[in-house]
Amino acid sequence: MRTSALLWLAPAALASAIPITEESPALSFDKRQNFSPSVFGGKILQADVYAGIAAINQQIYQATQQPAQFKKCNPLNIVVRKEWATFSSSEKKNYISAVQCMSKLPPKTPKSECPGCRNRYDDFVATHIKQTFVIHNTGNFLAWHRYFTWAYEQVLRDECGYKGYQPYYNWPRWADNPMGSPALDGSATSMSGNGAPGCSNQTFYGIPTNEAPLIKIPKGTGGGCVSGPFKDWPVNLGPVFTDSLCTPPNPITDFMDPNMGLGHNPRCLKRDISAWTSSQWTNDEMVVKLLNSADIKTFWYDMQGGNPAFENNFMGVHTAGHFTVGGDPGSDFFTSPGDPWFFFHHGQIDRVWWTWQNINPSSRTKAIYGTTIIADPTAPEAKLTDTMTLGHAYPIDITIGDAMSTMGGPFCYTYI
Ligand SMILES: [Cu+2]
Repeated sequence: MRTSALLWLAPAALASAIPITEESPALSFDKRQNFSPSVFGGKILQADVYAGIAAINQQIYQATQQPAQFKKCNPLNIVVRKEWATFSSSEKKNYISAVQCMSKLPPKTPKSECPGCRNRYDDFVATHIKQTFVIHNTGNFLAWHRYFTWAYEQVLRDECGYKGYQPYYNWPRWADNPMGSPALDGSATSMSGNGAPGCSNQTFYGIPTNEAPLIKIPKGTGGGCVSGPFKDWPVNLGPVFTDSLCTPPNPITDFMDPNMGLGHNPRCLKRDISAWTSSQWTNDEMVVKLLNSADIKTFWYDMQGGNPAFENNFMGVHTAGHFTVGGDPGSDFFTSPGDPWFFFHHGQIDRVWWTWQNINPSSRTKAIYGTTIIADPTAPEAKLTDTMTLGHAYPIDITIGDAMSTMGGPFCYTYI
């Protein structure tokens, strides 16, 4: 009964959680420019009901159990991350301009640490490439990507004048038709859509690899360069571990070289959008199953393809979200942040983790599972006191513990 009562309270409570500040007037529902609930087609997703409950639970938990922190971060000053479909046209254009601004600012990573870095956006791609083995299938996976996405949001705001917050892409909303979503429809207010027909020598993308596939994603109708707002987007780094057969190799391929994958390899942004992938593994049923995970170990495995990964025709939302766009660098385990789509997908990864945590915040906010090195169960367990660094992308180090709550550490945000 408590749950259903909270559910009915959710809209009112969420509305009061939306701050009305001079800095971000668009966050107020009553001042929205062109928002209509009809953008969602009237479909209510079970996973979104869980998220609504989580939003309420988190505020109650923080207010009653974390009073010192609640003084610093509460409904009066918390910022709200929204789905791209709920952005007004001008909000979308402002976001797109800010992302493009990052590709025009100089890099902060020295040439000696990234010979191929040409712009500020590349700093983020280089950081992800350098740390791939210690931030995936590890205990810091969720916390590190939460911090990475937040840092990107800060740089959009601090260095490119963006006034809003990082959007997310609600996979199950568009699982049957990702190219019909406002984020991927290829319009002037999208993140560009599918690639042009191309890469015709490729018949499938193999999960986990082309050489030893457990799941074969059939090639879609794209594979070539995108048009639309990101038609001139520079992809400079990688590939390292791509499923695309149509990408020239990086000048630095030696895994013993600390700059492996970081040589200059300029090319266009390519995609091969796959409804075949999104419809099977990012639908509402799959997300709800993930959210019903009883403990962090179950959640962690389910999100990343099960245990063992990708057996029994199961991809998991993390890999399936990446292969919803696929292509180059989207299909590359190391270089995937080179497609600005990455942060829409990881916004949603973070939202689903936040939902799971706040279904039961007292026992789940600090729940952690996994070791410190990819695919190495003998490596030390990750600890809340472990430090996370973002290299030259963002100058401040935090601990995993700092990143466990979206209302703790450096963070103060929620999702709607
Ligand atoms: Cu990653």
